[in-house]
Formats: sequence, C-alpha cells, structure tokens
Amino acid sequence: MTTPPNISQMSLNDMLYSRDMSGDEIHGIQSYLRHYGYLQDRFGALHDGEYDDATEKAVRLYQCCFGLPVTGSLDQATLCEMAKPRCGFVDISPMDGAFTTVSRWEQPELTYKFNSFSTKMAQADIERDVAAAFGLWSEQCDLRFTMTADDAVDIEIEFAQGEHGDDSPFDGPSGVLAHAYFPPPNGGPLAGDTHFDDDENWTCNVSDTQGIDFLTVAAHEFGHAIGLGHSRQRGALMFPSYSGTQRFLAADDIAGCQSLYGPPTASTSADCPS
Ligand code: TQI
Ligand code: ZN
Repeated sequence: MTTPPNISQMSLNDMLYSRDMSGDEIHGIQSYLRHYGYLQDRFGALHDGEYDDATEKAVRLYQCCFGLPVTGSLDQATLCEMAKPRCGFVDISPMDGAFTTVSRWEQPELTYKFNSFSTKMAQADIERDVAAAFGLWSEQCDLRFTMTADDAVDIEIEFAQGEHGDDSPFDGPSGVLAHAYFPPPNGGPLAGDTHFDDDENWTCNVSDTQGIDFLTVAAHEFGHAIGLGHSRQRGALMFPSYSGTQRFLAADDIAGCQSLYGPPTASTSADCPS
C-alpha cells in the first residue's frame, strides 16, 4: 500500500476555502480522498488539481462518513479532520460494487424445469427466453444451466395467478410481477424456484412496448435465484425498478455474479475461437 498522504503537512490556515487553494493543495486533498476511497474513477471523471464536481462529491461523502456538516467545501472542520492522525486503510473499498449478495449454490451445474407455462406466450418462446436469460449469467460467471425432465431440479419455474402454494400470493395485474427464492440454505425446498405472475401482460416481443418484457424480468429473477440481492446502481439489471426492456447485464451485475462464482471457466468458453 502507498503511504497515506498527510494533510497536516500543508498549511491549514492558507486553505480554508477551496476557491483559495492552489492546484498543488487541491492535488494533495485529491490524493488524500483517493487514498481512502472517497474519490474513485467509477464515481466520475476528475480534473487533477481542480476543485471539480468529482472532488466536491468526494468531499461531501467524506463529510458524511465523518459526521461533519455536509457542505461540499473544504471548511475548517473538514480540513482539521483530515489533518488528524488516522488509520491508513481505506474507508470505501474500490471493490465495493453497488450489488448485494445473499447466498450461493455450491455446484456450478444447475438444472431447471417448468412446472407450468403462461397463457400469454407460446411455450417455445418461453423456453427460448428462459435459456437466453440464464445465458446472460452463465456467459459471465462459472455457472451452467441445463433444462431436464427430472423430478429433482435446482430451479423450478412456474406461472401462476394469485395464491399458488408458497405463502406469497400474486396480486393480479401490475404490482409484483414475479419472485424468486435465493440459493440454499434460503428458501428451504423452494430455493432457486422462480414464479411469474400470469396476470401480467407478458410479452416476448422487444417491439411491444406496452407489455412487460418477459426476458428482462426472467433475467432479474434468475439473478435472485443465483444469490444476488438488489443493486444500488441505476442501470444494473438488479436495480429494483423496471424501466423497460433490458436484455443485458451491466458491469455491476457482472461484478456481482463473479463475486459469487468467479469468471467463466475455460471449458465454458471452449467454443470461442482463440
Ligand atoms: N418482484 C420483486 C423482485 O424480484 C420481488 C422481490 C422483492 C424480491 N425483493 C426481492 C425477490 C428480493 C427476490 C429477492 O424484485 S417484482 C423488478 C424490477 C420485480 C421487479 O415483481 O417487483 C423486476 C420483478 F427490478 F424491475 F423492479 C422483476 Cl426486473
Ligand atoms: Zn428483484
């Protein structure tokens, strides 16, 4: 680890206000904020030596973490706090994604089957979109999904209306669209199972903007079924609101599934030309 920048080496009296600070002084503050994780590339672009938006956001985050008044400027209280001796470890890890995880499957090979289909979409379309939704995850982490006709599978998929035998009844059109159970030990015998509310206006057709895109919701639910909770990252598939079709994983979703299962293994990508 690099040596933490030492703010007390700077002359505090000279830099009570960010607008009065020289490029070198601002650079010093930025190094300090970067060292402890308040300034990170993923939070936005930085102009080195300039008190820009990224720096101001980092200062606000720092103030918030230290219980200081959140002014966004380098006031005396903030500079004094920075000048105090402190632990050299980061406060905000660069690894911290916005994703959350709950539990994971122990084996990389997961099986699934359908207990019922929808009245709104053809069976072949559902099977294709479910395979595609699983594929989004298996492309990015060390998991593989296989449909089988066996009784005992990991993930049971069904369409149901209202009460459907799991104490979490569906609520008719709109509201809850679907739910999935996390991997064991969560969910007991229901672990991994994924239920879709058949009262929704499901569509398999990307150009049908009135309907709810089944593939998008299935991919989100399968994120839960493999152990991801919701993400704080807007634009992540695991962000907890539906804003239309999103048939891809965002970087945060990829970081989330890889944190649970690691990247895809060589055998998974054996069919890629090398
Ligand atoms: N269903 C909720 C969801 O999947 C149910 C739920 C809430 C849940 N918290 C959970 C399931 C934690 C497992 C674990 O988020 S939903 C969206 C989104 C829903 C919502 O019907 O509200 C999607 C289903 F993100 F768009 F709001 C799919 Cl994509
Ligand atoms: Zn969700």
